[in-house]
Amino acid sequence: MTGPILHHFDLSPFAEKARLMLGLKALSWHSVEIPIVMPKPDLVALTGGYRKTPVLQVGADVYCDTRLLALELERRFPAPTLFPGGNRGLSLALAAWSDRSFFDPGAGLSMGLNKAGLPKVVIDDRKAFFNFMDFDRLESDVPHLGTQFRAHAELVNDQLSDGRPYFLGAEPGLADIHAYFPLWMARANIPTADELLGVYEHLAPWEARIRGFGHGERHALGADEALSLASRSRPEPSTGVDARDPLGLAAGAAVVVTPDDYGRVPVEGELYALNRHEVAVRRTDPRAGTVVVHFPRAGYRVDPRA
Ligand SMILES: N[C@@H](CCC(=O)N[C@@H](CS)C(=O)NCC(=O)O)C(=O)O
Repeated sequence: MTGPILHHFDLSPFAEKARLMLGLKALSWHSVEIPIVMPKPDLVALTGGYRKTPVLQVGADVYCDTRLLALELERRFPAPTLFPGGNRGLSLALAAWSDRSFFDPGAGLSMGLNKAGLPKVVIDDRKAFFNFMDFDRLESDVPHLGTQFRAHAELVNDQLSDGRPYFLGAEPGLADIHAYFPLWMARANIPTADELLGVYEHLAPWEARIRGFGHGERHALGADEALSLASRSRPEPSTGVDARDPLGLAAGAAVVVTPDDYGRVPVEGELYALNRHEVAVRRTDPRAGTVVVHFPRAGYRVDPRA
């Protein structure tokens, strides 16, 4: 088995981004269900600590963060493209808007309105994880968060208001997935979503088109099988370590890679590849064997191990 394996859970909005990328490209893939909260021993055996959802595995290569997943899926499966009309830079840039400005107030609303019904383990886990949320104010902030979420939904509606079928025009792509995933989360989790979004006439028909991407062909896989596959596979050759990189790190150096926003769990390894869009470290785990864990450069710190 050499195809993509997605480690995820169904309710995860960021995983929905990845599933829609797989759907748009009509790929066949394997699905490993991971726990919604820590601990996640099988996932961490692969990643070396990274705990966010989703993670993509191909053999002994492990890709963290949907920003890198998009590039990696495009590299391995170029057609149909995620970047129609030459809009690669713009489509990738939209992640910063979608993942934070648009998604965060939606996530706050969802927590604020559902807090009473959520199990304590989930609240405690997300309290420690989402450092950008003030959990004590979430309920009283619901009206404000509604205005913030709506302000971004309005941008999507504006963009679609000339009757175009997709966010950037005639063809679907990653830009649609970015613009859609906070709405997918809202419709599923925010009881007032339909009321909040009802004024935007262009959203619902476009959302139906994005749902039409589907998720590709999904086959269930056990975490043990995914780990055993990693241990029996060899990582792809290194793409090299850029000697002109501002960090001045050499191939093989002991480094620590850490997300710079939330869920800041460091991953230690030997520097395997470093360029302007990606950092990769090699590490060995008793169950996963020798794997290479890849991260995007944007949003990640790379430090020499102290
Ligand atoms: N920058 C990451 C963010 C991923 C993220 O925050 N995922 C959420 C789930 S939607 C998460 O990890 N939540 C905590 C968890 O699943 O343990 C990406 O683009 O993949």
